[in-house]
Amino acid sequence: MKLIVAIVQDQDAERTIKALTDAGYRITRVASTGGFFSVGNTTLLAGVEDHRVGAVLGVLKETCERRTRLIPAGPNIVESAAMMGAFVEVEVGGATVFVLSVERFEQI
Ligand code: 2BA
Repeated sequence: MKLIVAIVQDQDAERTIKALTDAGYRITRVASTGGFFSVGNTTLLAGVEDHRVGAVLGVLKETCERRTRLIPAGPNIVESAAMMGAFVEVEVGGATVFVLSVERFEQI
């Protein structure tokens, strides 16, 4: 068994969860915040049989878009936003995915 941890953009969360639950996967949704932008994102947890990992990744590829965001240029985001007014384009997503081996799974 594997535990898939997928960090997705909030805009993609609803349709990703719907697509996965419609396909029969069990999902836990956790509200999370990116360390770099300090804006909300969504972390999805899915425990799946090993042979289903590829199918889950396929759903994520279909439902999670790659987007560009403008962020303040410079080493300190907060200061440079207010003071410099210079922005750079950064690509975010589709999804950041970790696939972990599960040593033991129980529902009690
Ligand atoms: P954030 O940390 O808010 O990062 C948002 C986007 O900023 C990233 O998009 C990436 O394009 C850029 N970025 C992040 N750290 C950077 C850095 N040190 N230098 C330059 N650019 C940087 P994604 O890569 O698509 O990541 C989206 C979100 O996924 C991240 O939000 C974070 O919450 C999570 N994430 C990404 N990689 C991770 C990792 N290795 N471990 C844990 N969480 C991760």
